[in-house]
Amino acid sequence: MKKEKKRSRRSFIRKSVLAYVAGVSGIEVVLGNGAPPQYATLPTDNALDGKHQDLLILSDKPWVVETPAHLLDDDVTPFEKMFVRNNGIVPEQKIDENTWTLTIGGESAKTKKTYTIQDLKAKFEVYTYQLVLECGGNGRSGFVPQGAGNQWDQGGVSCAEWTGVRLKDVLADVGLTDNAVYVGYYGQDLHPSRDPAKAAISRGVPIKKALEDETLLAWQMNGQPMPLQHGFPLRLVVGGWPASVSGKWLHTILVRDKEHDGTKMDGHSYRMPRLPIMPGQKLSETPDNFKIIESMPVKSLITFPKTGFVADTAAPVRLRGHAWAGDLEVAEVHISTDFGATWQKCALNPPKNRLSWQRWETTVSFAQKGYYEVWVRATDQNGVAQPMVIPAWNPGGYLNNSCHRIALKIA
Ligand SMILES: Nc1nc2c(c(=O)[nH]1)N[C@H]1C(S)=C(S)[C@@H](COP(=O)(O)O)O[C@H]1N2
Ligand SMILES: [Mo]
Repeated sequence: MKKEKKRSRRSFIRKSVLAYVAGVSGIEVVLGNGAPPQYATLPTDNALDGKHQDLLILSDKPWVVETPAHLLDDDVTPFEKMFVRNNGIVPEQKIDENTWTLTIGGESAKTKKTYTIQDLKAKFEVYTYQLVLECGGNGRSGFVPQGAGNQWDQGGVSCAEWTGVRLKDVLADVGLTDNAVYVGYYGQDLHPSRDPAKAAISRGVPIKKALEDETLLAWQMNGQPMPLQHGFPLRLVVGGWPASVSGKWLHTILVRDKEHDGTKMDGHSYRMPRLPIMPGQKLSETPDNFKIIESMPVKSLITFPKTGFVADTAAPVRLRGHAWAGDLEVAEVHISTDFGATWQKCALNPPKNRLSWQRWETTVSFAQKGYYEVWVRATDQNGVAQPMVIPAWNPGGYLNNSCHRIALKIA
């Protein structure tokens, strides 16, 4: 771990020098720092098979890769451009989806039931939703001092189409007792230590979120069988909340009579201080001090053009991207070409379904030559907008939803 840190530090310094040189020549300035190191070794657990070569590697133990903003331009994120966030080792034995089972039990389940994927398909109605999955730590690299964990830029987000049955329909078939408050998931991946007694991660959501229409037990992504890296053969998919609640390689769900207490539900994991704290401030990691992150905050990306774009004064520049707001809808998107002094409203599409991201686009004319930054800022249906600078510091480095920026040059 120590060694890894050193390596990325050195790479950071090298990148900063590159950023300076690039700055002089007018390209790749905004994203010039904090770029992750690239690794020479290849995964032994197939974590990156079939992935786009320009994804940025944040960690190799376990594998974590993010998507540069310009590769998130598709309406529906394709497999090869989807970020991967593993907390452990991708299941190594060959998985047979015909014999795979999901067991639902727990203190607050009336019975314990086991389903094959075939059972789920036969017994319950099948739905498809396009859902935003964003890592709770997306944007972490913006915090000073650095939050512990993968140093995400802003590409730990995807919006694929997931097909499966509603968790609420299956929970109704099992039956819930009145004291059901939470569900917790268990997946087949190994803890990095390979200790079978430990879970790599086991998180969950309050029963209210579990019972939403869009919360799926999915076996398909983008109309294809679920890729191994994203949870084959069965995955819990919960849009709008930290993607860590969307359990991959799903084999068990427990209905709990208390907040789920699985791996990474404690300490400051996926939690924010209940009261704002000073950057770097130490705070004992008790539930009195920290609360679990639920809906993700409003956010947006510029997915076209790519930072470093060069245009001329004659043609207006077309800009586009996506915006999303956790459990809420996005109401407005604005862009600024003068560092936030003035803002221009963009065209914004409605979401395809609840919890999907929304396409925005606009055109900007630049009368003068020179170097510009374009900032994008989304506002949710409650009138809450993205901050222009890094928001509240927290020990886990979560929820940095500050405005995305690109650099461009009018030559
Ligand atoms: N079983 C299991 N589920 C998991 C994880 C994991 O490591 N194991 N990682 C979680 C986290 S932290 C994130 S951000 C998302 C990443 O989903 P993706 O790799 O399909 O993009 O999966 C979540 N589900
Ligand atoms: Mo995550």
